[in-house]
This record gives sequence, C-alpha cells and structure tokens, in this order.
Amino acid sequence: MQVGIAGSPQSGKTTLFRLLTGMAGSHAASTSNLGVMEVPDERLKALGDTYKVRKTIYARIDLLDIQPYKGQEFLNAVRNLDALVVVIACFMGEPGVEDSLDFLAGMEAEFYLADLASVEGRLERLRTNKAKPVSQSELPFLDKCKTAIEAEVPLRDVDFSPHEQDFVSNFAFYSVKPIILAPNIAEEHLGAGSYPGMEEINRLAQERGYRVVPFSGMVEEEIESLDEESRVEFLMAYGLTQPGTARIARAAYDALGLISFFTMNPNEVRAWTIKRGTKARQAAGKIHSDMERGFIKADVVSFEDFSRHGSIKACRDRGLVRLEGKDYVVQDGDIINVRFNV
Ligand SMILES: Nc1nc2c(ncn2[C@@H]2O[C@H](COP(=O)(O)OP(=O)(O)O)[C@@H](O)[C@H]2O)c(=O)[nH]1
Ligand SMILES: [Mg+2]
Repeated sequence: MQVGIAGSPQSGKTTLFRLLTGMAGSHAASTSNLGVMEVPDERLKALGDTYKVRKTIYARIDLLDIQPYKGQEFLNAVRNLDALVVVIACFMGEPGVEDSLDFLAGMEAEFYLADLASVEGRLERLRTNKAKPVSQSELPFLDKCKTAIEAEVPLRDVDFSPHEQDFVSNFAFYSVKPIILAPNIAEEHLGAGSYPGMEEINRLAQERGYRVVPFSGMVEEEIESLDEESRVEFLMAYGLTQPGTARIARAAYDALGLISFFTMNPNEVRAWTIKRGTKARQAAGKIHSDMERGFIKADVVSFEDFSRHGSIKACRDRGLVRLEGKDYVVQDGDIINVRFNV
C-alpha cells in the first residue's frame, strides 16, 4: 500500500512529507521523495502504557512526495498509488487556495481522461478483434465505466458488483483512488474554526465524498522540536488533542480500507495491518508464515473490552477473551494471541 502527497507547487507537500515520515533533508526539487510513515494509534499507545513495554510498534505505510504536478509525468507518478493526500495552500490566503483548487480540478480532469482512454482503448481492441472479452460481462462493464466517466462520476463512486470489481483491478484506473484534502493553514487560523477557502473546500469535499483534514505545516514543524510534554501543552493551547499530520495518516489508513489488530508480549505491543474482512488464519500469516501454516486458534479480546476493564486479566475473568477459529473475521482493534503448532 502506498499513499502519495500531491498538490500545487509550494503548497507544503514536502513539509507534510517530512512531518509524516520524520525524514529530514527531503528537499530535492527534482525527484519524488519516498518514505515510510507511522500511523498513530491512541489504542496501541494505551496498551503500551498499561503494560509498560519497551517498544510500541505502529502500523506503517509507504509515502511518496510527488514532484511532478501535471501531465503524463504526474500520471506516471500516481499510477501505482493506492490513495492521494492533496495539500491545499490555505496559509497563503485566497490566491493559494485558488492555485490549489485549480490543481485539484486539473488532476480530476486528467484522471477522467486517462480512465476514459483506458476504457476506450480496451473497447477498440475488442471491437477490432485484437483481444477477446474475458467474459460476456466485460462489455457491459466497460460501457458502465464509460457512461460514468463521461458524466464525470469518478469510478470510486460507481456501484460495482464483486465480479466487476475484479475487472476494475485489472485496469490502472485513476478515478478509483481515494482522495483526502489536507488544507495547510496558517498558525492564526489553527483552532480558530475557520480558514481561507474553508467553505469552498468543504462544499467540494461533500460533493465528491473526500475527507478534509487540516494541518499547519509551520506550526507542526515547531511542535516536532518539542519534548512530549511541551507538545501536549502546545496542542492544547490550540484546542487540539493531536497534530493534523497524525489525523492525516489515520485518514489515509482508513481510506485504504485498512484496519489494525494488536499483539503484545512483555517487550512490545505492535499493530498489524490487514484489509477489512481478513480472517484469523490469514491475519496470523502477517505475523509469521508459521502461524498461518500451523494455526490452531486465536485468543481474541476487543480493544473496547480491554479499555473498559483495564487489563487482559480482567477481561479473562469476565469471559471476554474469546477463543476464535481460522474463519473468524478479525475486527479493527482486536488484541490477538495466536495459538499455533508447526
Ligand atoms: N507560512 C507558512 N509557510 C509554509 C507552511 N507550510 C509550508 N510552508 C513554506 O512554503 C514553502 C514550500 O513548502 P514545501 O513543503 O517545500 O512545498 P511543496 O513545493 O509543495 O513541496 C516552504 O518555504 C515552506 O517553509 C505553513 O504552514 N505556513
Ligand atoms: Mg516539494
């Protein structure tokens, strides 16, 4: 899974990239920066604090700071990404907002054109017998895509059957990628309840189904340099409980349809990433292939139960630690101990 940061020049993409990855010196203007971001999780932190473990290992996602911002070069950079964070330069006032929204509109238009070209290319090959339809449902599927794109409905908003969804994965469509808008706002607007462009951004997001998560590049760079305690104080002064960047990472993770389950041992608590709907045996395979192969059962307690009763032991005493089999569908926040034998 890889998320990209896109936006108009000077909107704060590289600043956001640095904040999310902790990678200093990612300044290069000519190449796209690639890094890894941690996905903050209050639940995992609470688990780690309760058991005073040495290490808390958060989920991680690949992140790309996309340099090109239009044309084929931009499309190539975005092609294999699973979601996009689009930075909006609200800290520059109305002109910045306008630039950024122009970028967004241009990007959406390029996505439609590229998707339309993919669909029409395929239709043409079928029409001229250069290729055979995968099945008799391929033509109706292609027509459905074409109709949507021509009406400027992004493919992510089209109701595809599971069968059609398989077709979708065979194309490198652009308009299926989830988008999160990240207004980069000035310090004076942080915690103020409004910022330049807010209404327009929210209206647009509502229309398109985009999430909006504001942050302040400059303020958050200041926060970076503080110790944990001062950081909390600093945020509270703005009426915030966590930095915008933390919420952006979280929003991207959610937009990808990813959830976490947790494991713990005396040394560490750790989040593991799975797709929603993953069953216990496959989930165990994320930890180790032996656990998948030799899977017997899993002890599972939900984070909510843990949080309510304060410890795993308290949950066990109340019968809240469930013994689940291989086909159990793992839920977000499950605390899991895999029993296996190889
Ligand atoms: N005042 C202000 N400046 C910012 C903020 N975020 C980024 N900048 C500045 O804007 C410039 C462009 O930022 P950068 O992250 O390199 O933008 P990019 O071109 O989108 O990668 C840099 O000089 C940043 O210091 C912000 O929130 N407030
Ligand atoms: Mg940059």
